[in-house]
Amino acid sequence: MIDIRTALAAIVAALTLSGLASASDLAEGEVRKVDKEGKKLTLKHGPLKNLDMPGMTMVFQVKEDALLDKVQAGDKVRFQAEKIDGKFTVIRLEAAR
Ligand SMILES: [Cu+2]
Repeated sequence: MIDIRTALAAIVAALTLSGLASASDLAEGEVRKVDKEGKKLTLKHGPLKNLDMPGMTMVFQVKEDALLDKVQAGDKVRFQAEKIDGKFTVIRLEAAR
């Protein structure tokens, strides 16, 4: 029998681990082109472990249009991409410090 405290502790541990995992998933990149009409972003990126992809320059879709308002060509960024409906899509994007 699992008591409620054990269950809650397991949930908290799982959330903590997933938070750490997503933070470390951020890849390095540099913005080459922002296409607001096409809702696309061209990034020169380093290796993307989660997508098993080496560094390259390529075009990404963006999950939310607002991500395109945060950056411009030449910006160094940190980002997370996933394959969504068969398309490489940026789901998180932040300026690199
Ligand atoms: Cu790539």
